[in-house]
Amino acid sequence: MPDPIVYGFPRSTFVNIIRLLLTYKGVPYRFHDLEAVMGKPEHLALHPFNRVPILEHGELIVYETSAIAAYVDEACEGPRLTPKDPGARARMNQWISAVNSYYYPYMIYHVTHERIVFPELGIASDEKVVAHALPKVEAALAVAERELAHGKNFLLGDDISIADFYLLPATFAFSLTAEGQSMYPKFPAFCRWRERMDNLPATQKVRSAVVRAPIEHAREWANSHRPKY
Ligand SMILES: N[C@@H](CCC(=O)N[C@@H](CS)C(=O)NCC(=O)O)C(=O)O
Repeated sequence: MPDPIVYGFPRSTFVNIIRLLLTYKGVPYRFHDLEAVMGKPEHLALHPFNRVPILEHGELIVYETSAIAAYVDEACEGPRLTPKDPGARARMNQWISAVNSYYYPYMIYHVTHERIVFPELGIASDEKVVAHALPKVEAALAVAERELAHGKNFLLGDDISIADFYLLPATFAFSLTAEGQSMYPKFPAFCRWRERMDNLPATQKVRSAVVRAPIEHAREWANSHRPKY
């Protein structure tokens, strides 16, 4: 079987979940940068909903991060990141869904895009979008704080799982905003978890491989993705 190929653009939160999982498991893979063809036929042939990541592994081409993550964990060598116990697995899947619904949209679409991605492209921030998102981000961080309190090392307890890698990229991008920097110290157990995750060799390897150039195709997001308040 050839090495898997991860398709995406370098700074994508969801792409980096998959790169982290593969790297942590020690699976060699190739990254294929789609930035120049995002939304064009070459990209849409891989992902009909115009998103990333996409994984190619031999004959298999699969999109949607949770499906890719489960496949990588099941089909590839390396430490298992899915608990065997059904209850723990339910909690891991709860985290995956929570990141998709309650963390990523506000931390990334609303705050990080307005504070970092758009200004890098010369597009002014929409303060209403940021103001609407911040209480939602704070509420989500309070949930993570409660889960991680009482000396828990990882979201499910003693063992690292896909849940931790799901939460990491969105919380990293938010940490680059002034709002993230002022909010994070209110959540000490969450900060200890971030430090633990940041110190993993896999995290450092993926971060140093990600080129942080402006996301050119994001100009369109100001029309297509921006909430209206
Ligand atoms: N439901 C998708 C969401 C993926 C997603 O939203 N990816 C973002 C990047 S982090 C994307 O493709 N954005 C491209 C665009 O909207 O142009 C998944 O779980 O994979």
